[in-house]
Amino acid sequence: MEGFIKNSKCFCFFFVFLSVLLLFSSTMPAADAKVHYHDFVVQATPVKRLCKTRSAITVNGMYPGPTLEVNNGDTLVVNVVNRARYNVTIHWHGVRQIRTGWADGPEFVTQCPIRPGGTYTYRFTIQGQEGTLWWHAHSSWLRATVYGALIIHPKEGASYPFPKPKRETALLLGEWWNADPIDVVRQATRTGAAPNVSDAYTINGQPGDLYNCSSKETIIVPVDSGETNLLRVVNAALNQQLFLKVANHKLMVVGADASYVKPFITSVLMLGPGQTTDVLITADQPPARYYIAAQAYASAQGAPFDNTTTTAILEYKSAPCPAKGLTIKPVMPTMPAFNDTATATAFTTSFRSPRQVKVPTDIDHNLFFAVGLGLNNCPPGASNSSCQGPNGTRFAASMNNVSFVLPSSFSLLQAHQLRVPGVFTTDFPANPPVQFDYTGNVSQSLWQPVPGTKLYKLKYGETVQVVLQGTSIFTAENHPIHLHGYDFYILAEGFGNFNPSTDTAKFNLVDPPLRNTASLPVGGWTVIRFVADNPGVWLLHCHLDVHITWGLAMAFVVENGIGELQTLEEPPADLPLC
Ligand SMILES: *[C@@H]1O[C@H](CO)[C@@H](O)[C@H](O)[C@H]1NC(C)=O
Ligand SMILES: *[C@@H]1O[C@H](CO)[C@@H](O)[C@H](O)[C@H]1NC(C)=O
Ligand SMILES: *[C@@H]1O[C@H](CO)[C@@H](O)[C@H](O)[C@H]1NC(C)=O
Ligand SMILES: *[C@@H]1O[C@H](CO)[C@@H](O)[C@H](O)[C@H]1NC(C)=O
Ligand SMILES: *[C@@H]1O[C@H](CO)[C@@H](O)[C@H](O)[C@H]1NC(C)=O
Ligand SMILES: *[C@@H]1O[C@H](CO)[C@@H](O)[C@H](O)[C@H]1NC(C)=O
Ligand SMILES: *[C@@H]1O[C@H](CO)[C@@H](O)[C@H](O)[C@H]1NC(C)=O
Ligand SMILES: *[C@@H]1O[C@H](CO)[C@@H](O)[C@H](O)[C@H]1NC(C)=O
Ligand SMILES: *[C@@H]1O[C@H](CO)[C@@H](O)[C@H](O)[C@H]1NC(C)=O
Ligand SMILES: [Cu+2]
Repeated sequence: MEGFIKNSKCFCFFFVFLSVLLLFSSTMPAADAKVHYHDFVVQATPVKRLCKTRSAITVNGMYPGPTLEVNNGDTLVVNVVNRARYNVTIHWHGVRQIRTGWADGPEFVTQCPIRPGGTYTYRFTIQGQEGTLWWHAHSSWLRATVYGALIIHPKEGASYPFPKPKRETALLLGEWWNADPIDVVRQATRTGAAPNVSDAYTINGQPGDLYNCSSKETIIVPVDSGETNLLRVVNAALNQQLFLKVANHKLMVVGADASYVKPFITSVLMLGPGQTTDVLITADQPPARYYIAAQAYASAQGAPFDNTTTTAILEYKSAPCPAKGLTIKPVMPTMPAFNDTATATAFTTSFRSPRQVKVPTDIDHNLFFAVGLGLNNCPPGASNSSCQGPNGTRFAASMNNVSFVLPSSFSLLQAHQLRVPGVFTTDFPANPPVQFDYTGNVSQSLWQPVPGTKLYKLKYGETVQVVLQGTSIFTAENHPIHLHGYDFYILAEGFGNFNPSTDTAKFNLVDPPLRNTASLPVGGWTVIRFVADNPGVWLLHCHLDVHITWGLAMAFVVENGIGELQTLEEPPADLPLC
């Protein structure tokens, strides 16, 4: 008893000390942390690709948009001015946004859209994240052209946990439509059919040599023989997982989603939309020009996809100049087959944290989310033209049979903060309402999900495990699942139905990777864990925009904890209202 009292006094003292320390650190930023101010003008800009010019929505007339470079610990203040004819919001993909949920960006989740003519200033601080993230529009399909890199260097004076590369190059993989992407998604929403696939993939906005009218602008990445370059690869494509290779060169993976990883060597990367991968590449080959190539990893059987190939060129500066009139083609890598799931899996299962980490073990919420597509029968009285999905249906998607519907009168975060009733409910199911053979031949009686705006409530500091289980409703497919406001540990992944009595043995509780976007295998499962230590409303969704359009999303509402440091900040005065 005496011992207990002593301990508790000691604990009290420690707690006060800690609070003072935290107070001090929150009011007095480290002397070298900087504040970066930017203006983002969202506007229609003529852009010529694939022999045709069309109007594209850009930031500051740039496609891709401006690269933001900061140090870990810095603050960003980005004033967004909407001069386009569409609603827009900007999401800072992967930024933890601790206590600053109002700056996260998904429309109708953490804010109402910035309307044409409107403005909004996003303010947030990068806390404990280093590597490559990116920003993108989070409103309809505007992110097709509204995106850019967010590069986070170590704190001033700190260094990388690997030898400093001679150069650094961001490679943003994107997707280009000859049509306005907003028209493409509107057509799909009207007809219920799958949207048109893209006309090209791009690297830093350029399709590259293998497309018409594109060679002159192909991106060149210069290198000196022997030097090492850090490639910061981002999959900013709208709807497609991509393989990336560099002819004849090995890649050493050192980071992903702004966390370092235990380095490993590979010849091929696979990134789902939303994911980033930092790799070191050493110019150890004969001086020449080598293609950097990306093309689809298309996991769904029989579904149409863009099967073209985008390229940039890794060019040794000492490479012999081609004689006049003579063109020597760069060396092309052999790409994996479009449906090479074995290669995708070998890559995604190679990730480890650099060292042992503290994985949450006492789990407060053990969740199981069945994730996949659905087909809705044509509503009575609807015209055939609105039911052009398979067999006269409309495409849908869901988590635990709830097809997510965004509100329109308040953002979810506002409704939560102001306690506005009727905007959402907190009865998102912890388990599928019906258990079935998720990856088998699913009875068509299970194919129609129910629309809803259902959230799952978490108390501050609770520990969460989610088994993400893919379904084969209509078709099985790989889904890049992204959680806002958090990084999570990926404990394991596998194929078929998750089996709690045998698959828990596969959990990596020692050095699992920390990510913000998990690659849910086609016809398989992934298990993630996180601690709910960031109050707010946080979207969990498939990062294929076609799937989020169909409802493949849900949101967590995380309540405030005790004291200011565990409480969501007040909304900014200029927060757009609906
Ligand atoms: C989609 O593709 C179809 C068939 O090629 C075409 O008729 C239609 O105009 C396209 N839709 C858009 C929005 O470009
Ligand atoms: C390039 O243009 C030619 C001639 O117009 C056409 O036949 C071909 O399909 C085009 N190729 C691509 C990849 O668009
Ligand atoms: C891409 O698909 C088109 C038609 O869907 C086909 O004609 C073409 O051969 C395919 N190209 C490759 C490289 O697979
Ligand atoms: C992959 O595609 C090839 C043809 O392109 C086909 O023969 C093979 O069966 C496919 N594999 C899987 C697993 O779907
Ligand atoms: C609508 O589709 C049904 C079944 O495919 C067909 O019988 C009917 O004629 C169609 N109606 C119109 C107006 O096209
Ligand atoms: C479409 O309907 C046919 C005939 O009813 C059926 O055999 C087929 O499985 C259906 N396909 C889908 C995708 O629902
Ligand atoms: C799936 O089940 C349906 C209905 O039970 C059956 O008609 C169909 O042939 C099955 N498909 C496969 C691939 O086994
Ligand atoms: C989803 O809910 C609908 C409506 O209750 C039901 O018809 C369907 O079978 C359910 N599907 C699943 C996978 O739970
Ligand atoms: C734009 O946002 C407002 C709410 O702020 C909403 O009422 C309107 O429907 C949105 N427009 C479109 C085209 O989504
Ligand atoms: Cu998906």
